[in-house]
Amino acid sequence: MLLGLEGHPDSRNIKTYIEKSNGYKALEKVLKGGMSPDDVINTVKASGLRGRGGAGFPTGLKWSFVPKGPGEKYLITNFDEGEPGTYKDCYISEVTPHSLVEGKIIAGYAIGAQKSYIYIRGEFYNEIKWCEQAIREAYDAGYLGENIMGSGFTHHMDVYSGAGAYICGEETGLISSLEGKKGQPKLKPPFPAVKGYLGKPTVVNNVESLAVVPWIIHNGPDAYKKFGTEKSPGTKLFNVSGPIARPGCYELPLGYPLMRFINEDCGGLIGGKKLKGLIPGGSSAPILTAKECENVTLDYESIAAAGSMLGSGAIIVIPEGVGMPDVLENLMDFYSHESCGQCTPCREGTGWLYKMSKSILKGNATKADFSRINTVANNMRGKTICVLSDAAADPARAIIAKFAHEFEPYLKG
Ligand code: L3W
Ligand code: SF4
Repeated sequence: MLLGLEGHPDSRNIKTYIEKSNGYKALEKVLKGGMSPDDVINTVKASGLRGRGGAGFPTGLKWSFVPKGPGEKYLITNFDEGEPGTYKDCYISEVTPHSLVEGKIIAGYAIGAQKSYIYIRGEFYNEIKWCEQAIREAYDAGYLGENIMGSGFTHHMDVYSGAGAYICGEETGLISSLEGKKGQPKLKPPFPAVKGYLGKPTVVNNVESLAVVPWIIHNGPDAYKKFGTEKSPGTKLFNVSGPIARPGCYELPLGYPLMRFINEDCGGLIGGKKLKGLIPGGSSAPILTAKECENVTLDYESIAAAGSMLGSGAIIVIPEGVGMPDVLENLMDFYSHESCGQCTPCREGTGWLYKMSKSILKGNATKADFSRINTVANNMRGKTICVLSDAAADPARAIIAKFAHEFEPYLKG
């Protein structure tokens, strides 16, 4: 559905997209085939598509929250892709940027937005270029601009590059940044669907969620639901990193067995290394031990039942030989650096978790210090404006609960 053009030498070109991937056929079906905005929303709802940025919120339902009738509305693609281990949205823009552009025009029509943005991480130099090129080609071909295909629908699109702050991947932080303010999250509600960019109704969708919309419209929701599980339909992109034979970005039907994927499709761990644990959904997802991975399938429900989350689909493989105190310190360094500092439990808590994990590695911590990690993490959870605080606390708690024995040799006394 998403990576059909992978390997094609000129896959980003609009001509290739049109000739080899039914490109812009879905948009034609919508604008010339008489689909109303509600028809589009209902089709996406019926497909069961869930947001691919991490939270898995139903995409069609999110679109339906936008008030109907006249007035400015905006569509923003979240292409900040800052979650450690995640590089699927970059890969979409590398392989098939027109899927994103077409999906955005269709989504814009569904919610009544005449203007949309791709908010993209500033370091993504090539990806910015690829998105801009695709938008230019779409304008030249008449798929963007005034009165598209004579339908009366007008849609304009721009790329806006951020400055590389993880927190601008949180939708309200992203909106603040796009407005030219400091990229700091805001309390929800109000949700952006009601009050977002410039105070107007705004839908923020991840790249992958939008890029699959043309396929759903073209093939229908029933065809989409033939892939995946009942509660997690469709396919999903998974990024695999770590010491494995074939790391990379894979498109799999949801519900695919995790260990079959690692051992067979990805060729297993290199050099006969044994799996110690695995982070299934980007660094914010609590770690699973090798044993816990055994019967997990790659879908929202199965990973949640195992005690973690599908998140953005970034699988980080951790072999025997990598020390969990090092993993903890590495993760906490990241979150303490990326906390935006508005909420005391997050600003102080992430800082403390980092300092404590560093102190453990240096051999300066006692057993009491070690158990204080839990106290600090418990005081950070569910008490802040956005989920960054939880995203630091949950992995910390999981690591010290599941691998306490690895910390003992470092502790004084
Ligand atoms: C209107 C309501 N809208 C919910 C909307 C809301 C948002 C979406 C999900 O993401 C996840 C976290 C990690 N009326 C609504 C409504 N919405 N109720 O639905 O909302 P929410 O609050 O559940 O999640 P979120 O804050 O958007 C946080 C994951 O993201 N994560 C991943 C980060 C990294 C990437 C990346 O690099 N690509 O995404 C990090 O923590 O799983 O659950 O749009 O407005 N009543
Ligand atoms: Fe900022 Fe952390 Fe509060 Fe989120 S939880 S708004 S990152 S201080």
